[in-house]
Amino acid sequence: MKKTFFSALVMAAFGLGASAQLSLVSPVPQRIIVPAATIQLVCPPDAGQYNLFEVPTEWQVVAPKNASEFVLKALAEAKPVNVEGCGFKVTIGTANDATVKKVKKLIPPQAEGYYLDVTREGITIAGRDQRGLYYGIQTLLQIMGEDRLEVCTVTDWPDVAFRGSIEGFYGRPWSHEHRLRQLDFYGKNKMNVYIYGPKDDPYHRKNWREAYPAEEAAKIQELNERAKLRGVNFYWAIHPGLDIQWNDADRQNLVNKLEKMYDLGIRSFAVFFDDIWGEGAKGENQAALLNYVDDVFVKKHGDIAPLLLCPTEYNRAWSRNDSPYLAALGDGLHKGIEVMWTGNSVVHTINKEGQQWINDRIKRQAYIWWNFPVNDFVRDHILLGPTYGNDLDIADMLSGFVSNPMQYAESSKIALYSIADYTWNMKDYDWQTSWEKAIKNLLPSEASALRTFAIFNEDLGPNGHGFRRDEGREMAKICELAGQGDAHAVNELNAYSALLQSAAHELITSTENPWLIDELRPWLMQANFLAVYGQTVCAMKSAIDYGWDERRFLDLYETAKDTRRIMFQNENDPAQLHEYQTGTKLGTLRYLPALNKLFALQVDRYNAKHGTALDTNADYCPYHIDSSVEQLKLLPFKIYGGEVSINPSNEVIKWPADSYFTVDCEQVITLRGMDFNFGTPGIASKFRLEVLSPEGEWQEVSLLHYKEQDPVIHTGNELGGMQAKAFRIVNISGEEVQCYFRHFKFNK
Ligand code: 14T
Repeated sequence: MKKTFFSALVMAAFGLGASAQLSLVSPVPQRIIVPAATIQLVCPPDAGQYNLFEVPTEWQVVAPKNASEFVLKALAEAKPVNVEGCGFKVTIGTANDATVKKVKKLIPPQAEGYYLDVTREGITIAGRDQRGLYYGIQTLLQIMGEDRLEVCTVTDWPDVAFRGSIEGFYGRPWSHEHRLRQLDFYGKNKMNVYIYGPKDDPYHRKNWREAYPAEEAAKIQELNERAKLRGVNFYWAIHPGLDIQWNDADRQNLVNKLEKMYDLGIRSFAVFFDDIWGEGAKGENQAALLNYVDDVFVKKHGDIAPLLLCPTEYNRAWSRNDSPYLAALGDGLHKGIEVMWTGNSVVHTINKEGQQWINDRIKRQAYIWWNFPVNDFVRDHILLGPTYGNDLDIADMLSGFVSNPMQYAESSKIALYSIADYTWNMKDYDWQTSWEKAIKNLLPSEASALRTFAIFNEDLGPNGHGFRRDEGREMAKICELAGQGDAHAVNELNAYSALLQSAAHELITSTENPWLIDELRPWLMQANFLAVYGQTVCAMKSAIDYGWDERRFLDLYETAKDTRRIMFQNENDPAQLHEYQTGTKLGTLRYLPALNKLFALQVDRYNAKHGTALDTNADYCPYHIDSSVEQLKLLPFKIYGGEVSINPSNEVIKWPADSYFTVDCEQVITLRGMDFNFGTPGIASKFRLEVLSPEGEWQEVSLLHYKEQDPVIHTGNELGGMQAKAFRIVNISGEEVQCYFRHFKFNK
């Protein structure tokens, strides 16, 4: 966007604390003009007030006869009452309506654009189309958020044509109520896409051929209706790749299912081929199928949005420069069929060079499926941090940009708010400001507590995708110095700990958005313990510095250790664990490591002074992984009583010849059972399991499948009762083995 002289002045005025009305608007509009009179060389604190006036209690809506229902409903949400003959008029219309004829030339040419003019005498909103008008109304509603209006002219349009979310994560799908709330949120934030593709909906993937039972169908219908009311395209996605046969019968099965969804009112469709291999993964076949659907379904009906394909090679790390697969799509797919893409790897920020790379191959502009803030591969973390890292100059290199969120719908709104902002107006996107606004928007009355809590919940922790986020940026220096024992920094760290604790308490008891608090609860509980640990460790330093009695230090030491054990129990407590959740971690990038260092430092000092040998390691996890398989190195453990499992990975695992996967146990354990699912029947003979005895000898344990088609690998009976210091699985096939890592567990 070229900033006008006026809008540059407006930005300056904001900086000086003038009118806040327009800074409430999100996404940030392309162009705002306020009368130059607001700008004064010496800016008094209330500069800008000049242009502010109270929202009237009444107005008259002047709308064309054919105005859409969703537009009128949106305007009806405004506070003023519509009174025939009222002097203050709100005149609305789209490009060809007589009501807004006077401003026709001022409407931006882009689809979904709008022109909004607010004066003391009345308001005009003119959309390029119905959605544009709807968005103009949203902007007006936001400006009026604090019961004030501001004289201004907004000319606005989206940079990216399709903006929104893809419910495409593994794990518990969003509830119906959550989905409805999401759609309301998208409307307000000018997002126009919601793709329905939860991996764990059986009618989407596993049993894709089957029609929804009536009750489920009714829900989808209701979602679609709500989406229409919020200006959102509801895409229904189908994932047939697990078992599709490339024959006429299955082709027909697919179209039949889509027709059923069409009958429910759905008008936007996607076909997914992600996370599969084998038959289903063939590019030519996929392209032919999509073209067929395009012909006999999309074109036949004539009122369906362009088809959307999620390919099997959906990111660059899985592809080659001369990928025949992508070429098959690029050459074979009908023009107009969109192709999704996650970037340079499965989870990656989007940059220009990568965008060019894929566009050249698929011969169209990629439709970005952005894997953020999805946390299905790091379920012990909840991601509340800012949205940053995507290039700001790629708006015209992509056809759409949708975010794959967390299974925590409400918490995902922090990122989604910023993704709406980014995709609407890239050049002006400022991730920090956008994040602050997102938090205020999500929890207005407790925004500061939420902000405090959020800066401990940003990074994903080590993960197989190597995607990390900064965390606790503003604590960085303090954490670094406190970890070295710097007295001032330790005081500050203590203050942060207290702040975290009171924020957690405030949020747990907050009633403003129970949807959000329900999702955050496990992390809020853990935050409380973490903050106790923090304050305890800081007090350990004081105990030594001020020469308090030895008892005092030892008490604190025990409290610190116990608190870590409580945290370990808390995150592995079946009552705390959500269905798919595997733990509850926060503050892992800077805060907790700083505390652990400080703990070790103080224990060292104490040991030196008293000749004791207290343990300097406060961390508590009794198992450790050692593996030569890259993708398995960083998988986290989950412990439920006697059952220990490893967070499954969704991806195809490549085990080089002779590669191993070892679990080391802190203490000798007695094994009761073990099994693992590598997603492939008949694969047991390629691996060997060995258990390390307390005497240091590796003993082999037999591996077998129970049935021919059984993907689960079981262990021989000899395992029961074996004592182990460690155990390992080795690829003994002499060649690379490709398989999944669906589950792995052992009982002790
Ligand atoms: F289709 C995709 F574009 C995609 O990203 N698929 C999945 C997605 O459903 C999931 O939520 C996301 C994050 O875990 O990544 C994809 O899942 C994976 C990730 C892998 F590394 C599937 C296989 C992988 F190897």
